[in-house]
Order: sequence, then structure tokens, then C-alpha cells
Amino acid sequence: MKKIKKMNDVILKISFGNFSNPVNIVKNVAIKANCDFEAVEEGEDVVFVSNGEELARLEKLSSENGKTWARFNSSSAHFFGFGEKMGFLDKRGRNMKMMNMDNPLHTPDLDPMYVSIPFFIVLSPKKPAMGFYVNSTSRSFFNMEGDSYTLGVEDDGIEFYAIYGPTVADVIKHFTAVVGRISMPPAWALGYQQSRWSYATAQEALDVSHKMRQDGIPCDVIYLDIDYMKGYRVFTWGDRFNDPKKFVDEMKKSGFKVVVIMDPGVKEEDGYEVYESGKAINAFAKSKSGNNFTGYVWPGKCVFPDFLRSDVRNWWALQHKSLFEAGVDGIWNDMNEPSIVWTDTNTQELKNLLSSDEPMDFTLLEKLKEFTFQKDHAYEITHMDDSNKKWPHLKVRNVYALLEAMATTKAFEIYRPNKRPFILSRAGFAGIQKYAAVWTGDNSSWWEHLKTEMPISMGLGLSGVSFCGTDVGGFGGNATAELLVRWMEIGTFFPFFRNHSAIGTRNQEPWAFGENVEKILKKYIKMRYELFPYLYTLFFQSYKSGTPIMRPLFMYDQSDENLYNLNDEFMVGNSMIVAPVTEPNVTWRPVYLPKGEWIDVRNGEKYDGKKVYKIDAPLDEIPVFVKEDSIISKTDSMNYFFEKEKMMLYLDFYGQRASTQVYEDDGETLNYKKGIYNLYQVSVESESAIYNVSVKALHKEYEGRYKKAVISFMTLKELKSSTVRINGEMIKPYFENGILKVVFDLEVL
Ligand code: MIG
Repeated sequence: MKKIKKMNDVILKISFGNFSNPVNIVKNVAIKANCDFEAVEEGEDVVFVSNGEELARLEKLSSENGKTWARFNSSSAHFFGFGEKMGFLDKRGRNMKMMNMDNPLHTPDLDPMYVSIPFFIVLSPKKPAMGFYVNSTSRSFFNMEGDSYTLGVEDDGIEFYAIYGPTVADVIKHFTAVVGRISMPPAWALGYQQSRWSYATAQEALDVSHKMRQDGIPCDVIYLDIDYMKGYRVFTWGDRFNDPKKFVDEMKKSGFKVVVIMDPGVKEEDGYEVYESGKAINAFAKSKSGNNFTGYVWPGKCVFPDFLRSDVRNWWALQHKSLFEAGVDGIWNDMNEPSIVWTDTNTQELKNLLSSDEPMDFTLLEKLKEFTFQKDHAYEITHMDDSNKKWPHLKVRNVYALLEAMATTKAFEIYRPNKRPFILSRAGFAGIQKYAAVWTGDNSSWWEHLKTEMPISMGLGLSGVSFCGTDVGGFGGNATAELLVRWMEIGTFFPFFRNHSAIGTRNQEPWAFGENVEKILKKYIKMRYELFPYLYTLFFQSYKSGTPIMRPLFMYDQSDENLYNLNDEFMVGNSMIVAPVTEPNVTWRPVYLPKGEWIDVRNGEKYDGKKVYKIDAPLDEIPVFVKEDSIISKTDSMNYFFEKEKMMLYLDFYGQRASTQVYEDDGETLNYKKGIYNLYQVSVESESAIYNVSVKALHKEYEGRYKKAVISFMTLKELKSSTVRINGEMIKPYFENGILKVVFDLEVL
């Protein structure tokens, strides 16, 4: 029997059979909306209707042999979201699975990947958008191949939420009201971040940080990959980092944060503190036999915390003491699908290699390729919840990383109270954004991957994970100078901006390819820092309403079908289009611009929308278009956030009338949750030869770093006759580089 329940004005819950989840993901929330969204039963069918219009039709529900299916008529709809998926934005025609999986070879048809988010948006040009969230942590299936589409779960029942829009942004807003949204990240997490597997000694990491400052390359974070540990034992520091506190302090002196990697696998070794204390509370997941499940990862034979239990999460949180005492600022949760590299059945030779305390070298990786990744073995794990109920790994696997991220968040609460956590996670489930940023795992230094990272990240954003990014420059394989330049140009505009590469591959720090390349990369990293006010305000909006920061163009105009599968352009917010070059030896590209008028920020040239243009893009340039009648907020570049007490706010105004908001807070504490932040509203209107600027503080509780603001009239042709009034008062404009500007005080507001 199916049950239909109205959760609020925009969400309907449909359940059938007996479904069960080991953790509750959803929150029931009241959402008021002026719409008429309902589920109408027509014979066997359930029709999802808004204002009399059919948006989706459920034709069949069936349950058999531990699997439950829901079949829909698909008419001509397009499908977007599904979390982290290879391939293009539009998933019509795809057959996908949700089961968190580590497979470093990202072929175009690889599925599943590290993150599972059983959510998607149904979109047709002339209809309001809606979405479905399948509330199952079990393995699930999404077959969007034919004239019907089928959602399936490995369970004796199914529960799903039908979520109304009418805009795509509304669907995401309503979905994230149920599964959670990002918190404000620390400001430094928006900065440029440098990583490599591995900076294996304290000196090596320090050298990288010094070189950044010497060369004037802005950078906020250096990552430590697995080689900082003693023999890959989690929560230890190896001899090459023998004075971690001193090392981190040294990094801090020049404004760097240190983020360290964390794997869930705990070395099974008598006398090892983490293993012993875990064993004392029976913290580890079990195999069928009832013994601790074991699998081999970097430290050799490992056991795996059963994060399903809250006492295990607390224990895990407490283990972070040694890291936070040394002063690290962020935790990078890797291998948390969880991934097991090989099992007992493999050879002693490999075990010996991994048990050594020496830094890993790439010959080991070559060796690893000889062994089969026996990942399915992992399904024989049994978990237990707080009421001692046993759960098969099948139902826990997808939320393993989410539960781990909850434990890591707890660690921050204990050891860094009132400081914002920064967690970077590889795996995840719906709602992972509440706790962690997500990167797309082990891509390669291939042009194909540069291109595909756009739809993958946009898909994550559409699924609630707005703080996401990729290994800039590519993880596996060797970057070339040209590839690195193009990738850094793109990375500048991604929510998360980190350059990372694998052991044994060519270095790809900004200086790795000589001075000319370094100069270009520096220009873009600086641009990233200049864009801080614009980006940070987008993070605030995402925190408030789940809106992606990096967006597909169809979010701007969902009636324009040309935008539905536009994979190689993206928007940052609602006013900026980025159209990168993603092929070698190419210095121009076709760019489709949506309705309205668009301005190329490089030269001020104006383009009418709904057309394709041939746009030049020499190697050191990435085409960026700003919408006519918009304001882009900026600041001065700096070595790191917030190097200086005071910051300038620049408001680049394009067109005749526009308004924008600018958000600011202290960038590091949780005080913003208590209302200690500023939100400014700036509007400009032209009235014959006069520009009326209105600046208001919608909210002003924070002392503020922006003391003064400069408005630049970027597209003004008639310079001389222009007069500017700010909040009613005449202000004398001045010219700088031929652009009319006015400066005003934010402190008086
Ligand atoms: O499979 O810690 O995705 O970013 O450098 C290797 C070593 C394990 C996988 C992560 C990658 C990281 C690497 N890790």
C-alpha cells in the first residue's frame, strides 16, 4: 500500500512497503509557499500536479526480493543533479547507481563515484521545475534511459519526497531545507590552497610556503598528505614532522593554515594508542564472523571505526587532540567510502612495503596496480547503532563518510570551540554539505578531465553540495604547462580552489613550469582574492537558501533549452558567466550567451544574448562575462585572508541600474550565527545625467573590515556630464584609468 503525505506547501512524501534507514537524514520543516502542489491519484497512477499541470506521473510501485521500484512516465523531461556523476549535466538517457565507491580511474562512464546523493531535478522548458529525493541510504538505482524512468532501492520499501519549485533554485532551496545546507566556511577556505601527495617533511612544506610569499603568490593553505604520519597510523606525527607544533607555528607566521589528511582505517597493532582505546570501547565494525573486520590500507592491516554509534563518533572526535594541539586548522577526510586497497588474500610482499615507515614512493603504486581492488569484500561488514541494532554495510556504506564528518565536526567543537570547522571530504551522502566541503577525488591531468569537472561540480551544486571543487592541475598523470594554466584559470572561479597532485607525477606548484607560466597563474590567483566579497556573499546566500555558488546556465533561464546541456560554461552567482578554453592549442571558442546583454570584462565589449559568438581566449585569458545591469563586488588582492585589518570594497557597476548585496563577518568564529555580521545593499539608478546610489546596511552588527567603498561606473560612455548622488547627497566623482569613480564611507551607515 502506498501512502501519500503532505509535509508542507511544497513537499509531498510517498512511501511504499517497509523501508528502513540506519540514520535519519531528513528534517521535517514547515515551508510556506504560494503554490498549489499536490499528488492526485488517477486509478493506479499518482500524478504530481501544480495548478492543474502534470509535472510527473508515477505509474508503478513494486517490491520483490529485497528490491523496491518506482516507475514514472518521463515524457520529455530532463534530469539534473544526482550528486557526483561523471558525464554531462542532463542525465536523461543515463542509468546510474548510488553506492559510494573509490575508483581512481575516472572514465567517462564510471559509475558510481565517491559521493551518493539520491536527488534529482525534473525540468522541461515550459513547466515549473520539481525534484525527487529518494530517502534511502541503501544502494539505489536511477534508470533514466527510456520513455519511463525508474527509481529503485535495495530495500523492502521505498520512501521518496516530491519537491516543488517552481524555479530550479527553489527546488534546491526546498531540498536543502530538508537535508541541510552549508555553514559559513572560514574565510581562508576560499583562498588558494596548495597540496601534493606528499610534502613529506616539515622542511618541504615550509619551503613551499616560503616560495609562495617570496614570489608574491597569494595562498592560504598547505595540505599534508599521508606521509606526515608515523607509518600511516592516524593521529600520529612521523619523525619527519618531529616537532609539529613548531612546524605549524612557523607556517602561521607567514599566514598559512595547515590541513592534514585523515583516513578511517586504524592500524591493528597492539600498543598503538588509537587502536587500543578503540578496542576498549569495541569501536570497530565487524565482519560476518563477529570479529573486527579487517582490510589493508596504507598502514597495513586496519580496522574501521563503526561511525554509526555515537560513542564511537565521540571517541573518534577525541583522537584529534594531537592534531589540534599542534595547531592544524582543517581535516581532510580521505578513503572514507570506505576504501580498502586490498585484503588478506594478497601477498606478503605488499604488506611489507606498506608497513615501512619510509615515505611511499611511486614504485609502490605501480605494484598496487598488480592487485585487484577487492572492494566488494567490504559489503560483508556489520554495523551496530546506538540501540544495539545490527545493520548491514549495504545500508550504512553511503552514510559512512557523513557519519565520520559528524565525528570530525565534534572534534572541532571540542578542541576549537567557537572556531569554524573546515572539513574536506571525498565521500558523502545527501546533507554532507552541512559538515564538509567535497572535492571530486582522483581525476587525472587530462584535458578531458578539465572539461568534465565542470558538469560534475555543477551536478554537486545542484544536489546541495555548493562548496566543491577539483584537484586543479589533475591528480594522476603529468600536467603540462598549458593544461595547468587552463586549469588554474578555471579553478579561480570554482567554490573550492586547491591544486593537488599524486605521488610520482610531475610537480604542479605555480612555479613548476617556469617564470612565464608562473606570471599567468599569479594573475589568476590574485583575481580569486579580489573576488572575495562577491564569492563570500554567494556562500552566505548558499548558507541561507542552499543555492549553488557555481551554477549551470539553465538556472539563469530555465525556459531556454539551449542551456540544459551546456557543459562547458558556468555561472558564478547570477551575474557572471565563465567560458573557459579546455583544449590544447586553442585560442578562441564559441560562447553561447543567454537572454539579456553581457559584457566581456576584459574589454568592455557588449553582446546580445541568445546568440553564439566566437570569443578570443589566448593562453593567459579566460573569457568572463558580466550581466548588463549588475554589480560585482571586489577587494584588493592580499597574501592571505585576512592579512589586513581594513579592506577596500570595490563595486564594479555595469549598465544603467543594478543592485547587489555584500556580506561580511569575522571569517573565523561562529559569531555570525548570533547575528554578528554585516549585510549591505547597494543599488544604482540612473536618472538623465544623474546616478542615484543608495547604500543601506540591512544588517550591521559586526565591526567590519570594509571601511570605504568605491563604485566604478564600468560602462559609462559620457564621462563628463555625470553626477553621482549617494543616499541623496551629491558626491564629486573622480577619474582613474578613464573610469568614473566615487568613494564613500561605510562606517557612517
Ligand atoms: O589512493 O593520500 O583522493 O587526494 O592524495 C590514494 C593519498 C589515497 C586518495 C586521495 C588523494 C590522496 C591520496 N589518497
